[in-house]
Amino acid sequence: PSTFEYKWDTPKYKGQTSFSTGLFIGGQFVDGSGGTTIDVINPTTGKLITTISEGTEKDVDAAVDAAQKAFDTVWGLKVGGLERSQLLWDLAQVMEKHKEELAAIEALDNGKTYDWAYGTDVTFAIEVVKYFAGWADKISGQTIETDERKLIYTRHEPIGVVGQIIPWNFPLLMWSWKIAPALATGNTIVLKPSEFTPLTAIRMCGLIKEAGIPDGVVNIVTGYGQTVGAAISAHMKIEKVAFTGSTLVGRKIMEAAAKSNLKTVTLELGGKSPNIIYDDADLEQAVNWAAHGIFWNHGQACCAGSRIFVQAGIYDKFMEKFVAKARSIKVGDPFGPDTEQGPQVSQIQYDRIMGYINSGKEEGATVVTGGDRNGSEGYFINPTIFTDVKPDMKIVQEEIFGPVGVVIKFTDEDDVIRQANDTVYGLAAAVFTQNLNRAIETAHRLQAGTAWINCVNQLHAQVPFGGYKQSGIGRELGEYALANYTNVKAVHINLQHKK
Ligand code: TXE
Repeated sequence: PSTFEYKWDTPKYKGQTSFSTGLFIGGQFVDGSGGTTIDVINPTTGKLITTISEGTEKDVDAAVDAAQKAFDTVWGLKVGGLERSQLLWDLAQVMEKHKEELAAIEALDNGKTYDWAYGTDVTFAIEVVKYFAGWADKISGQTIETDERKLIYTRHEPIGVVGQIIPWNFPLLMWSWKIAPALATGNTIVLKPSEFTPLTAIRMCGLIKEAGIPDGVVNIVTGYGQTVGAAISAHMKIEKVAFTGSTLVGRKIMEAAAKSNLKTVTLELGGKSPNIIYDDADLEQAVNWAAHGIFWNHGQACCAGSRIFVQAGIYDKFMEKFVAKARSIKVGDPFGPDTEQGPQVSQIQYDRIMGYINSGKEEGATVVTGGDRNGSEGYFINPTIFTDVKPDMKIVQEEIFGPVGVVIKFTDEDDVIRQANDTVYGLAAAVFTQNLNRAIETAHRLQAGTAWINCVNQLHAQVPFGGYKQSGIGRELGEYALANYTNVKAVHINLQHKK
């Protein structure tokens, strides 16, 4: 496979990288079996960054075989938890050493600002690896009392080869959410990064080697969803698949799992998260958090607070400040000295978001700010706020996944909770008020896997994250994530029970 070399000389980062752009199977970089490549585009310019190998179904088979071999010989039940823990910890250390380089690759490939890539994506990814390193030697079952003639205990065994398919909005972070708990529990992996943002996952292959994780434990097959992703989800030798992405594809993965070998499925899908701001909220804080809620990562966050409900008494003051805040966001080059928002990830996403903006305008909503392209090259969209929306408008119901928020005025508490829950999604929700009773009551009544009080988009390695309703199945992060990657075996030992 060819080598990708790149040098940065920017206000934010000066440095370079160099790595093979092949698939990573059994610890080796190889070309895809079809001999074809995928163009990786820079969203800041719309121009080519590099090409990478395109994987095929055959490559997935080879990766599964390599993963199975590693599971049987150098991983799985062959190594103790302490050793896996040490290797994960070593991996975190290697990532620390390459932190700036990883952030720069992420900013280049995804378009998020270098500062965010460094401070959030890479920093949090390292925390996740460290957190699960801590779990690796603490995976234990229970002894269960039945009667004195028996000893019964459970073991939490690794599943074996697991498949993982990740999206482009937080490429390295999603890599860590998937890889770390799977390795901690003793599984081996075949992972497909998004075809739009494959570079950090590929770069990590070299770092996995550097950390001393045995060959074949982590295999990366870059490629398209319809081919490589579909092959992973339908594979007869993969007993578990974890996916983050669109609800549409989540359905396909479940269907493929059902039709193949009934592999277990965890899904982290879309959202249309409500953010409820009551009259008695701290105005300044509510504005700042609401802006972070919808404009963070250019709105490309599954938990983005995209429906902002503001109570009538505070509405005018909120809008004045919120609009000013949106207008103040500096959109530009991810490596620029004071950039706060970079481009959307791809032409496809840019077109999709502009399509939603146009549909909002056509359906009669008011664009208070933004609603248009920023600059003339790359995929930049100005932070956009809609008002005068109706509950059945597409921009109110569907996930836009861009810097586009809708603001809805409300008066009654019961009514706003009903509206907030009036969505097929249930990933996250937020409430702003200084009344603790109201805050907790509202948080409990919202149908969402995460409820934030006086904050939004807060995530921690220790805290489970996942969705109600069509936002997904299962929980990632925290102790809850371990269950996704283990089979429970009950062992019955007969002591004195004679037949
Ligand atoms: O996602 P896809 P897309 C939402 C968001 C966005 C929309 C579309 O609303 O606007 O999805 O984005 C792989 N079998 N989210 O089309 O296609 C694909 O290659 C197996 C929310 O880019 O779901 C990539 O690796 N895999 C979300 C991954 O699925 C398939 C993050 C995600 O891409 C496949 C991203 C198939 N048939 C988008 N087809 C979140 N929850 O954070 C595609 N893929």
